[in-house]
Amino acid sequence: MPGLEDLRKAVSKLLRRSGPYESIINEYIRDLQKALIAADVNVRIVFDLTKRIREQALKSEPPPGVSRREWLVKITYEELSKLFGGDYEPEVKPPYTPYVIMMVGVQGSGKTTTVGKLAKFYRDMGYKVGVVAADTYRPGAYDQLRQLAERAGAMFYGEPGSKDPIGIAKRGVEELKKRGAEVIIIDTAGRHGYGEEEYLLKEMKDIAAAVKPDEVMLVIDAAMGQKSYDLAKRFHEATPIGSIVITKMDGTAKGGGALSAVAATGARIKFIGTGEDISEIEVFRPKRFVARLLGMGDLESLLERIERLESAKDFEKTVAEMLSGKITFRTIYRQIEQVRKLGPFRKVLQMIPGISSLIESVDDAAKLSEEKTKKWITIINSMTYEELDNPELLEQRSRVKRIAIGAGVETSDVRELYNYYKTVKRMMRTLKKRKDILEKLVKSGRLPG
Ligand SMILES: Nc1nc2c(ncn2[C@@H]2O[C@H](COP(=O)(O)OP(=O)(O)O)[C@@H](O)[C@H]2O)c(=O)[nH]1
Ligand SMILES: [Mg+2]
Repeated sequence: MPGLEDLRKAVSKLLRRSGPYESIINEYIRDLQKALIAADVNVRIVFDLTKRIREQALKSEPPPGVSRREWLVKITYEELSKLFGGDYEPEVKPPYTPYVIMMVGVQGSGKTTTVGKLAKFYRDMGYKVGVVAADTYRPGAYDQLRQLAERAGAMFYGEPGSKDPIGIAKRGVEELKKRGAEVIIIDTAGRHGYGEEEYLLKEMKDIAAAVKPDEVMLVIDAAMGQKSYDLAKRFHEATPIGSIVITKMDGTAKGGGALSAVAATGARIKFIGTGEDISEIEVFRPKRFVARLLGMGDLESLLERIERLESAKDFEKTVAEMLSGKITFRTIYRQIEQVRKLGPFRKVLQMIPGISSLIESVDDAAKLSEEKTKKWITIINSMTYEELDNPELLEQRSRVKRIAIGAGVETSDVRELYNYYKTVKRMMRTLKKRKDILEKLVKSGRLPG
């Protein structure tokens, strides 16, 4: 995407740079600022954002095995994701059917094209789709949509020559419902030019009041850049059932401005249009979008590596706790969750310095399948605080039975978990003994440290 492409360049330049860390950061921040401002992101937002990136880069330490420059990329990824909407994952599956979507937006923003794209999108998902041509102003609108519907494999409703958009919309929805459409999309006319939000929103309200759509979708041309803030804000306030599509992300350098401005209003961007073809639409997921902007492949493996290293650090803490203190179901819970992320317990233990040399002859405490860990987590969630802190209470059959019923599993499952606890405990005791002996030997000088 033009404009935002420079972000990737800034990152790859960063990774090739050498010299003092501070000057590397400074140059990198300047590149980021240039790229974002060129993409029409609001200048103040850009400065706030880069200030936060710089502070974190100077303040926080990467986990061992990750370079400071890589760490800087990860911070950038997190911050840019926030700029474009954060963890938000749009729900595109209709919550029920038939489901009626009404398209609104100024003339030329890409409404009709988007209706065609969405019709195909939902067809590909397996829905029966119908579209309604309720733009009675623009000559040719009827034919344009009819052709798109045909290409998408969607049903079509229109009344050529009619001047009654509200009537068409109402009759169209009714008719298409009768014909079995599960997703119905209404194309509307919109208004000329920007700065007519007032009229646009009023018209939208009139049609919406008559048709009662399940969702109203506002189409915004990416070329509107940061100016889309006002429109998105008003729309967001006026339309609780609203979502937003940003079109023509492929054709302008201002896409970054449009996305960030809309995200700043709290409105939800559901789709982006990335070309003229009927298939060129994608669900907008901020994190994935940013990952791709920054150079997906590399970034993904970097993020995975960082996550692994960070969970390994957590795991080290858990093991240290297990070696020095009491093992309860709370520790087991944490350990199960971590092992789930990191792999077999024994293998992970081998990653921990100081433990790896002790581990050779220790049994692998049960191989945990995904299914089993899920079950065990449910079981642990059905325990009382008392049981969590004192696992030996599970010697009592009545407790095992009660927990099994609460978790919806067999008593044998609960006993299996209890046995796992005992195995881990035994294993930790053996490890601790060996560790103590080793440390004594080292202290007495009989072994090198
Ligand atoms: N490059 C590009 N062009 C688009 C996109 N979406 C729509 N267009 C073009 O924008 C123009 C106006 O689109 P149209 O759907 O007729 O807008 P409407 O007046 O809001 O219905 C047409 O030439 C479309 O091909 C997009 O995502 N990328
Ligand atoms: Mg149109």
